[in-house]
Amino acid sequence: MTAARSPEYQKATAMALLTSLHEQTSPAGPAVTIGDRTLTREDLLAAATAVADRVAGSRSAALDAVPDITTVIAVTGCLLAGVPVVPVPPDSGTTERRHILTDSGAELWLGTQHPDVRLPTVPVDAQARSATTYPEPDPATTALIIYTSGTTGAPKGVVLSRRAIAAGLDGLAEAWQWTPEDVLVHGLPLFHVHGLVLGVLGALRIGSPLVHTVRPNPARYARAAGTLYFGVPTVWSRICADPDSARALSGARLLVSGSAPLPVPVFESLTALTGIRPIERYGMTETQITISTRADGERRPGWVGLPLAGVRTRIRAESGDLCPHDGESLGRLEIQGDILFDRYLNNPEKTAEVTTSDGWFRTGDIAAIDAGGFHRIAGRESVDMIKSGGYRIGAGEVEHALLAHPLIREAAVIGVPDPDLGQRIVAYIVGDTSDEQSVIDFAAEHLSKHKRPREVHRIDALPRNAMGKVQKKLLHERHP
Ligand code: MCA
Ligand code: AMP
Repeated sequence: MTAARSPEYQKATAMALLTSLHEQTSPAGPAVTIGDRTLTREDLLAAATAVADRVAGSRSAALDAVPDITTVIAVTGCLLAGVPVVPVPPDSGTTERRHILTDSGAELWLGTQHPDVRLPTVPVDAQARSATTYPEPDPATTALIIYTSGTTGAPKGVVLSRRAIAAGLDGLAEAWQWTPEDVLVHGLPLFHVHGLVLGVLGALRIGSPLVHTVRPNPARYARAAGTLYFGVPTVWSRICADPDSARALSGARLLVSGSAPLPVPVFESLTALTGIRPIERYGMTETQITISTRADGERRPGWVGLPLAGVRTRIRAESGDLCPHDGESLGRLEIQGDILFDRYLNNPEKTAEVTTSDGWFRTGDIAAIDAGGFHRIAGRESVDMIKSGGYRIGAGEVEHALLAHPLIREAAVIGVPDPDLGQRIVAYIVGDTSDEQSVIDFAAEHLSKHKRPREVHRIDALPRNAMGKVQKKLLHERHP
């Protein structure tokens, strides 16, 4: 999907992907702390190299992306050896895990033996040390295959190259003036771009120590004493609901929100409590972060800022014409740049669907751009793409899981506004069960827990149009 190489790309790929580990300018300095375990730069490199020795030459390796130091060691080890990593959500249910492992073709499982995984398991030992040196892999090599939901069907594997990741992180470093002097703090999951690429690989490329709080809990953020904090809007809203923890962040340099729209009242409350206007940035698994407000620029509530270096954006009307940059006209947002993914794994049709004839990526988001180039994300084109707690959840995947329930004949899933999660998943079912909790638990068992419906309503029939298509608009209207 990548087009002509920009100067930013040339610069980004001239260095090793995990620059700070290779340079080892302060080998005894902390590289990563997760919970109560810290690894210095030299220990992380040596432990990760021991993993590299075990995985080198494999097609790809999957791992249980638990928020633990061993996940960082395993990911780093694979990247040193040039082996693509497939992070698996630790709470993924049977159906989801099986799909990810089969579709990705992973040859190895890293970490602790898992009862549902039949791949050879490579244990990851934080005490292991190796001094083997590996040449920096070709920048075109796949770094990560991250599974993410579409509107329909099972999650798709997003193939991200090393060069795309390097370019994306360098764009962020420039926009946020992110340097080794920063201490990065977050507690986000390690199986998405936000927590893993920005939150771990970013720290290892730039050389700022990472403090991962295991869960993104307000009190833990407050105790971590960082300079740069990452969170999804749900995290920031929970922090605002705990004013003592919020005030403890007032010494930070930047508070960054992304993965879902930051409600304006949360922006304002965070500013009032901390004295810091949050940075908002926008991205997708397929594009990484493409647009952000800047450390040295305007931070406007409800707006996500300017394209990062090396990123181009455009908004197009239904007709295909470009929309004016007047801050009001809404169009379909398309992106081009070095940060784009290569393809959906094993899925050329879906890759083609999201690619324009001139090589731009169709985000599926609706946006406006003002005369100064500032972007506002107005929403998604499809109601079937739900964002809950910053997680992207396809209605079709949840509906499919519900239909496997022996007492459910039909299911339709919608996202309704929720003050904590942004959107909450609501399922309407037709069938012979009215036990809401058992339906919720059934979904949680087959999919990741965050994909479970929070509410289930049994109805006699789903509203359908003459073609038999479920009319979700009517479900939204009837939702209490
Ligand atoms: C309750 N629980 C259940 C059930 N009921 N578990 C199973 N079955 C049930 N029926 C449990 C949960 O397991 C959990 O338990 C507890 O209830 C609370 O869960 P929940 O309400 O779902 O949420 P939460 O744990 O409070 O999490 C909110 C959160 C989370 C922390 C904001 O949503 C989160 O981490 N979001 C981040 C998403 C993210 O990083 N997205 C990035 C993708 P227990 O506590 O015991 O586990 S976007 C991206 O990468 C792009 C590029 C971008 O732009 O950034
Ligand atoms: P994911 O691939 O999980 O990152 O989901 C990407 C989607 O999250 C985007 O297509 C947007 O709909 C949404 N998103 C991410 N960041 C923002 C933001 N700052 N404001 C509004 N929506 C966002």
